[in-house]
Amino acid sequence: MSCGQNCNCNCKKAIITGITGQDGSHLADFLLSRGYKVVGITRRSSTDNTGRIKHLLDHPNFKLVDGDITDYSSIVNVLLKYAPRQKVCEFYNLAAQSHVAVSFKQPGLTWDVTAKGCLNILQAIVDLQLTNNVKFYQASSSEMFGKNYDVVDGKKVQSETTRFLPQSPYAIAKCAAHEAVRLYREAYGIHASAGILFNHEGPRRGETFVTRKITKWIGDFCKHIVSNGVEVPFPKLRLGNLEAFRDWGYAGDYVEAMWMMLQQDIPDDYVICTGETHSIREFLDVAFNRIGIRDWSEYVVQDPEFYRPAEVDYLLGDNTKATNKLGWRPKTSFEELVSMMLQHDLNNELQSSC
Ligand code: NAP
Ligand code: G4F
Repeated sequence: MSCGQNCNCNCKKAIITGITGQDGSHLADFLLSRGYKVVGITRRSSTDNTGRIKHLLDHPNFKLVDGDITDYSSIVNVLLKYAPRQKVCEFYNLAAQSHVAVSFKQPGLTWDVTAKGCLNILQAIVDLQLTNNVKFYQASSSEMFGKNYDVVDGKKVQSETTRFLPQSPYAIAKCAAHEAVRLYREAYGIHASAGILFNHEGPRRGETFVTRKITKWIGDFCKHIVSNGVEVPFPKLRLGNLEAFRDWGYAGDYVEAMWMMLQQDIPDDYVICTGETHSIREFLDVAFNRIGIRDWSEYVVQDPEFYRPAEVDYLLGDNTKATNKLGWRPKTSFEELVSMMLQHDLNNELQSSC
């Protein structure tokens, strides 16, 4: 893909940070299927971190370039080389230290990546005088609502107008980045939008997030039983707080909403969610039920190691604005999401025998 800054071709172009992550990989799939040329920014790693985008590495319209969003000059270099001056390019900032529990242990790093990294990109757009050329998307988060919610028709919900009350260093960093997007939109006229996305999952979800931790454990457990039989003990599934509620959707549905935001004439912020909430216990019920286990209590241990210093107890989004203005709707139900993740983690021939 030789599509540098002076390219005159008619292709649509997107630059994605966080390309090796869950959302980056889905967004790249989506944009390539729509004919975009996609430049993905990866940070240096001593081991291969391209597992989620292996299928794209030889795609003629896909290119990986080195960069780290904590390093301002590397962002400048990518923009200088790949953001065309003659036309508009889309820039999706999906990079983050995205694990809430980790953010309590590494708050400074989380700030540098998740807050300052976003500021670096916005400032580079201004410094390079690309404010009219770049449409910017920021991956904001429902974690920003923290403990807060509004009561609408007797129901506790979070929407674009709900006040933020962050409960972790991660959420504080996301709030800072979110405010930076608003400020740079108003001060410099950048077409900058933030998607306030509620939890979204799928087979590409990192294995330390609770949904994938559960489906991965079930997959490993079933393989163990098939290979060793029930007599040989298997380590239990160690989890933290099971009482929290999350509004869980499918990542593949959510990346479409990111793209839709950048196709609007006027930049804005949107809540993206399913409008349904379930506890971790309910996730366990559905997942274990799929392998014929009704009472999972003997397989799961609640371990203080996985509790957080502060918790977000309840998230339930209101996606009215996104459905009305973007025409976006979630396509995957909670049950379908759990099944899809289990299907991936149990390989097909095991499903019948477990
Ligand atoms: P993820 O799987 O954890 O991916 C994070 C990505 O950021 C990875 O590609 C990672 O690279 C990259 N990254 C980390 N530090 C970086 C740095 N200093 N410079 C450049 N890249 C860096 O996260 P995700 O689930 O795809 O989420 C995407 C974005 O949406 C994140 O900003 C997250 O905070 C936000 N978000 C996610 C959800 C959700 O439920 N998934 C909900 C709301 C908001 P490596 O592969 O090298 O680690
Ligand atoms: O899967 P989680 O780690 O996701 P969390 O904290 O909601 O954050 C995710 O969603 C956010 C959007 O709201 C994103 F911004 C963020 O980047 C990330 O993608 O935890 C979900 C719930 C929590 O209440 C947690 O305490 O599950 C609980 N939980 C219980 N046991 C556990 C575990 N979480 C993890 N990761 N591991 C456990 O063993």
